[in-house]
Amino acid sequence: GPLEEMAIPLYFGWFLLSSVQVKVGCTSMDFLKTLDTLEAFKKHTSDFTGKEEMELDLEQYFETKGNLHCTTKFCDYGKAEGAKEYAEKQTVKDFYSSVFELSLSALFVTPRTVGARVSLTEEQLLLWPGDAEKEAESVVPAAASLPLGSRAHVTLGCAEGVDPVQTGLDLLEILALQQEGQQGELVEEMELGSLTYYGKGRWLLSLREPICAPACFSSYYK
Ligand code: ACK
Repeated sequence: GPLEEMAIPLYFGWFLLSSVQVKVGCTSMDFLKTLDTLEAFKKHTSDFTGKEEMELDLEQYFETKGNLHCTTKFCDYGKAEGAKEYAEKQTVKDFYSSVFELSLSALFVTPRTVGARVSLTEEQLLLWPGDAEKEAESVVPAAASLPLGSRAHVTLGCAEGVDPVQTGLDLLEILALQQEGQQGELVEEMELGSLTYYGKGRWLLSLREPICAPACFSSYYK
């Protein structure tokens, strides 16, 4: 009945504890601040602005997000496919409100989004929907052949008018390029890690030391 449907949230996910939200937010800001000063980045600002060699302030370009989280299942209050099945899974019930340690292994920037890649453990993958990557197939054709959990991310910011669902799609696109054997162009060894350019404004920073982010598995209702 309708009451039962109301119990299904907008989405399930891991919600970063507030102490680490600050740390991740600062790391992201530092990265954006450094990235837009690099000569290699300046060469490609037209990917972002449509104009050659224009100054670009990435911190202003992106609207940063609060409530940092890694979505497991977008349920849309029960309207999304598989939402009810997910909400009723025993593992979802068992782990609800447990704290996990997420590993943020890379940061990425595109003209649409900035995000952190989350590398899930075997245990964390128990909460990952089996079709999360396949669902993106219409946008990123190679997505279905990527390993389970490839889409796992934390959205850190979106360009004006961009929906946060785009962040996971941008990540899948970069991982699909890697899987096809595109090495990208190693641009620079930064303090945080190595920076690679994949064309069309897609930048990936593999963190030298992944950020360990304690996060509570829970759900969000607006
Ligand atoms: O940044 P995100 O992972 O991208 O967190 C938000 C959250 O749900 C609330 O909007 C994500 N989201 C929105 N629509 C979808 C979708 N169709 N599939 C997967 N995740 C989605 C969004």
